[in-house]
Amino acid sequence: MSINLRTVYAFAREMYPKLSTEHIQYGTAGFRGKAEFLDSVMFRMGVLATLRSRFRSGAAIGVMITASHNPEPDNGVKLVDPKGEMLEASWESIATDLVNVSDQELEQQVAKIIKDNNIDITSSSIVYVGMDNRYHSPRLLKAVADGVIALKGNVREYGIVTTPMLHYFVVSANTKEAYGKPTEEGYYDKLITAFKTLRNDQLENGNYKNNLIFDGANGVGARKMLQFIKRMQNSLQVTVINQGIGQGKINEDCGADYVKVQQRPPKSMPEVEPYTRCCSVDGDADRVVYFFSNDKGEFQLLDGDRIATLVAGYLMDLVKKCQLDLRLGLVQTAYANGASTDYIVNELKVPVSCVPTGVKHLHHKALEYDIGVYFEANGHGTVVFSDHAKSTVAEAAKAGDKPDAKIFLKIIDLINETVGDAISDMLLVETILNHKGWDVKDWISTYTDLPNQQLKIKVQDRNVIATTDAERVCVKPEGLQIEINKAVSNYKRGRAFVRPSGTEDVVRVYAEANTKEDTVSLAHEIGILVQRLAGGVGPELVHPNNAHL
Ligand code: NG1
Ligand code: ZN
Repeated sequence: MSINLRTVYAFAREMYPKLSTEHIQYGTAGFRGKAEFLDSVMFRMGVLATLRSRFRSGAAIGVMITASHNPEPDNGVKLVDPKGEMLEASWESIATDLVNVSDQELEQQVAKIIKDNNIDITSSSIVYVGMDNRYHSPRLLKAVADGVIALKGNVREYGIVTTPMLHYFVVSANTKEAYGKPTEEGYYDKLITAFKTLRNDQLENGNYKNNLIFDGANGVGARKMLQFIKRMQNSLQVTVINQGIGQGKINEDCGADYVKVQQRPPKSMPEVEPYTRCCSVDGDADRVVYFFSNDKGEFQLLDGDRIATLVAGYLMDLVKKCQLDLRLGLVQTAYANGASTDYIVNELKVPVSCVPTGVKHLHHKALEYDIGVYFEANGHGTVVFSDHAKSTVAEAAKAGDKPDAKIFLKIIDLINETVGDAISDMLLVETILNHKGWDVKDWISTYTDLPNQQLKIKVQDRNVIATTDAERVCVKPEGLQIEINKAVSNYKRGRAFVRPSGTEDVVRVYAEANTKEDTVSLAHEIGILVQRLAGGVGPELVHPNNAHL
């Protein structure tokens, strides 16, 4: 096979010219922005994924086209490494350089990547591509595919899939042992088989009822949930709202981000009985949160922290019941509610660590344990098991005298370890609630969340803020942290921090305190401090959730 790098330039110039000179960075969630500026980014990511596949000896590399929980006009792209994990950090800067060079410099930049990484450009490669259901995604998918073709690579298009499905396809294609088939059916089959076995024909138990309202955010998750329903028969009775077929924009007034940040149900929520279990996923179905209304009609949220504590508590019980010597740990970010951290430390007695925002940081830390449970408060997370943990559980299950070990083994099967997977996480929560005989009232009574509020502050340059200690301490601009400490010290159970967003051009403020009034007041004080000391523009503090604490 002979490859002429001129082709890359020719394609770029003719079909995918770079329209913007604004510098963009491979961030927490890959590249994201307005869809009309992303064609050249996508083409170049097709090129990069092919190079990465050749660099990794022909292993499948994934490219997911989605802007997750962002509004409909946005799109984005994330790369998936051979084991289903996010792109290795050192290649993030290679990606950033590649998308920022001009069309004229592109050929030379590609040659540089090949040389620097000693890539055999004639070796085999395969790139798996998936997309969400935004109307511009098919156009961007073609751009990725053309990037692969420009380097004479192979591409396999999966069409509309959730982000975690694409991670699953990549890992199952690259894993020799039987993880599952790298097809949509293979994915359904793996999760549904585990779920049904764990149900064991016991559809209801104690306070647990077998029905759920599922808010699909008008995104991919809704479509895939409908496929699950067809295949699950009645193991779980699910009503899907915000299906996004024909009406409703992705993430608009619905979905996990809306429900978590606004602290209210989706706008289109039908009338349901108090305490009906409901969940919301985001546009690409890698996040999930639960919610319900109590008998006073008040909205109650069960977010990522709740899922993390439920899952960690349950797995801890399994470890104890099976008498296994496995280290379990939980990973959170600074956004985790203080009450959840207290509960983990004092009640569950599970070691907990705090890392910077972004699942890659959580995932990385979770790998240090035999069983690492990690969730962001927004509902993005999963559980990772070490090889040692898997073989220990498998042996115990084989021994036959521990029925709980068999359950444990199926639980591992039900979890998509590569990345947060809203549907797999939801099936896990349903399994645990069923086994415990719990309804949402039982679940929420484990601890009481501290009232909390987030604010967004527009500043001239969000990078004037720098943080340390997992983003909990602000080191720049000078003096800001001292002022934050002063403000916080006036509030009972007060806690607050500020950090630049990695996905939006804003500074985020987080505050929590003992009462709603104190929380609002603390958040406001910190917001004003940021405006004053970090170059805020405009008089407005944006309260994403000011109406409902
Ligand atoms: P930024 O914009 O860096 O706060 C947001 C979420 C993250 C993560 C990323 C990627 C919050 C406070 N932040 O990051 O948790 O999900 O988007 O999508 O929810
Ligand atoms: Zn998402």
